Amino acid sequence: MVKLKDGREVELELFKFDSCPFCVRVMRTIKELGVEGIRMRDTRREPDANAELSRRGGKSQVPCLFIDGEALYESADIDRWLRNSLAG
Ligand SMILES: N[C@@H](CCC(=O)N[C@@H](CS)C(=O)NCC(=O)O)C(=O)O
Repeated sequence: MVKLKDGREVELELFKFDSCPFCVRVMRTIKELGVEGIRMRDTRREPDANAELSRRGGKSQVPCLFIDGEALYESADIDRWLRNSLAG
């Protein structure tokens, strides 16, 4: 679980792979903000992660951040959500 700045606790799960530049951007933001507790899922290394992402999120595109089970695609939107929800 990750605590947000409004005090809520949410489950965060990030589907990504390391050579994806859009994922690198999101990973950098996570590091910059010092967020811990995000479950990382690697769609290139974990045999079932790609299929799971498609099934749960509707498409296999990474990065995808699940916020309490709800999919958020697009690195710019994920970046914005992280900064708005966790920083401060
Ligand atoms: N506009 C997207 C682009 C993401 C993207 O193109 N990801 C590639 C990997 S670098 C991908 O997942 N391609 C496979 C797919 O779309 O199923 C973003 O900024 O997140």
